[in-house]
Amino acid sequence: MNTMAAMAKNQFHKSIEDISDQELYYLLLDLIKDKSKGLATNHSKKKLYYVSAEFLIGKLLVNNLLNLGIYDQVEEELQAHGRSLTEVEQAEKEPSLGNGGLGRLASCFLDSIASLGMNGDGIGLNYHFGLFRQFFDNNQQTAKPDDWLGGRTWLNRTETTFTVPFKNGPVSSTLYEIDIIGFKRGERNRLRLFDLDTVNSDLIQWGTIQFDKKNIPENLTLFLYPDDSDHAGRMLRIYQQYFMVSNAAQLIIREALDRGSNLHDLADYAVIQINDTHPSFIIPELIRLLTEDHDFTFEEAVAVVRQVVAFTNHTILSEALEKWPLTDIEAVQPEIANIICRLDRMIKEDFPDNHAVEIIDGSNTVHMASIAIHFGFSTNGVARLHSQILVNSELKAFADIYPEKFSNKTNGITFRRWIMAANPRLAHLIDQSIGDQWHQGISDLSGLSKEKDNKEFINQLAQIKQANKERLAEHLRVSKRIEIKPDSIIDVQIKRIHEYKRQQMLALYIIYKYFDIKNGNRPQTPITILFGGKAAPAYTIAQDIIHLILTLSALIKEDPEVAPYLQVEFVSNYNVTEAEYLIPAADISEQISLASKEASGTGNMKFMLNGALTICTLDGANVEIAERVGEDNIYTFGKSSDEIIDLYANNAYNPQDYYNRPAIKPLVDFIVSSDMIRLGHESQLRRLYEDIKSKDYFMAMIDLEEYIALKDKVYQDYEDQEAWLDKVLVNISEAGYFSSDRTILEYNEGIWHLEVADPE
Ligand code: 26Q
Repeated sequence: MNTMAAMAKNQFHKSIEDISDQELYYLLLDLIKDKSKGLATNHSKKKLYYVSAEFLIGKLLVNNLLNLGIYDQVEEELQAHGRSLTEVEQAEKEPSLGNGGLGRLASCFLDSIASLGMNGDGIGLNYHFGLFRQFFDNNQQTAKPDDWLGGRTWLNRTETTFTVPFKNGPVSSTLYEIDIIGFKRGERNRLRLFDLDTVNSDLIQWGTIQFDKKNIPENLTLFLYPDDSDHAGRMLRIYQQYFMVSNAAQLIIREALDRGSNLHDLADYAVIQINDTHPSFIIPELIRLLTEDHDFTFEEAVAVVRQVVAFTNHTILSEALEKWPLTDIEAVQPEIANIICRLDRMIKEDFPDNHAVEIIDGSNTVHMASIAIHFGFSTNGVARLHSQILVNSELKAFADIYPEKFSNKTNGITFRRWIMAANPRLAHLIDQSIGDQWHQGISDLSGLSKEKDNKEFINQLAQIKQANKERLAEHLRVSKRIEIKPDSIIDVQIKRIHEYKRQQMLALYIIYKYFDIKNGNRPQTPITILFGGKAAPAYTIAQDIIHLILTLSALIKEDPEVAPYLQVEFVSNYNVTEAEYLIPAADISEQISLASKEASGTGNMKFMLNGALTICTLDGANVEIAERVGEDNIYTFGKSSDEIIDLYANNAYNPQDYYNRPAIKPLVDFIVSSDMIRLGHESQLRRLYEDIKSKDYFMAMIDLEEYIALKDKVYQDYEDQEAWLDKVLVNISEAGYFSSDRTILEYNEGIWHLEVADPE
């Protein structure tokens, strides 16, 4: 490692003691990139391509050091010079090339694929600006561009370029790559991100996320999910998707040919997993390339595609099921539109009058999921309940035709990032108890249950939680100017802001608790409720929910009767880095979506692994968490998904019935009380109030009374620390199932059939 001192001298003419954190970060970046270049790449015949519009990568420095197996060595070396990785890490900007769960899942999967020694790359877009940076101003969210490319990054520019034929003329692409280092196996895969050299950030109206949406060569990869509230924005998304998949398909074909495929046998060389429907134009694009450039007949091309594409569904919210007007697709790429029409005719011939499975509907709108299900060989959901709902209701018409295509692959999270990097103290404690087998592969943590009566172990568990709370408090103080009490109960809801996730229900609980404390019922241990999450700028109700929470937070702060016992904070700009501080410090994990709406959730798994107890509805993967830990070790409440699905089917939820209940009305009315209006914006508070009272489409009130009663019990239970820590231990011991290594092994077993290298 003497090289580090030499590199410092060489690059910065200074010693390690004297260079800045930024310089030290650049030095480590070079060092790791260099080491990574020397790693082997996987050459097995069949290769997976995980195509995704999002990769929510997070910082890579610590993860790469861990996976290279040189973290301790580098940290020691730095310490010898009075430096530390914790500080250096601050200089890294996180690539936020994703919105939420789906993008973070893709990144966990890449880590697991590489760490299991499978041949598989990610393919996506190199957005110049990731998900917007969130600020709060006047109790409102404001969005600013996230310039993650300023400075040096993990990207490597390659010589690879393709031509993408848009109707308005061809553009040429450039491929960038980020190495994905497998955990301690001397191998790497890659995340391949396509871009254009002509993108121009001067198009952005200074300081905003607005830009000229029509100048495609200059804006194509400028932003992740550009605002699609107008037609130009929606067109741009189609341009982005086609650009992504055309490059992906050309790359996949080229690599298969290089490895000896004649393309008729493409399925022996490639399997393409598409992350939701956003990459589903890859189906017509492969058909186009095979027929135009490789002498395939249409039927031959369809047959090949049907063997190589597999689809994962991540949502059952009907508004998130992607559909595009055929005319818009035509305007971007007429040949693709033509192929889609031809595929549509095939389906209409095979399944006459089955409108539920048609690709193009009566209004000439293309249903992306239909393309993916008919012309892929596999469709999977992301948690058992979600997959059941797909088969039994949302996608029933398809499952009836192709029962063999449908399966479940319950999501997982990479333990390398979500405990080894984010909570090293806990990782070490686990190592001391059960060894380090769990770092990779089937992560069995169940051996920890032997520590149940080990006072010393349990005590250390408690101390680690306390240390993580202090670390969070320090982080919030320095980076967000928020002061929290490190010895309070830390209760956390962090995720995208969406009505179905019901942040507004937790807000109504806070109003209840505010009244309760004013009535003299003071909590024994102070409570800190932390929110984090971004709202789509065009999603009005989500903006209003943020406003409600920020206003409540301000109101409680200025009330001396309540503030000593209850604190509410909205942590701005929630991202992977913030999650790494928040999750290890949490006592309580809020997973309170309206049953049937959250496909899986993956935050729920991260909290469990880090020793928080879950309060949840029986939705998504919560069901499987509850099943594993047993009812004594989790707090479940609320209507079942079957009941909710019935209510929607019969249009039988009437918000007034709930609003008029004596326990609920005062809470909802408080949103527009004079106290709130004094601190907030009346029109906005009123808009949310009216919505909850008269629409409440995601039924925030239906489970509210049960939620209130249960939350008070959770806080009460916390006071018996011995019993609480028993439950914490059960949660950690049962978390092994939720390793993304397990998930990836299941994808491989059931869908991909790649060669798996022997474990190291
Ligand atoms: C919709 C229409 C047009 C264009 C884009 C979209 C769009 C974009 C993003 C639809 C959905 C998304 C993101 C979905 C997502 O993040 N889903 C989450 O996926 C996680 C991983 O499987 C699950 O754990 C979460 O439950 C699910 O919400």
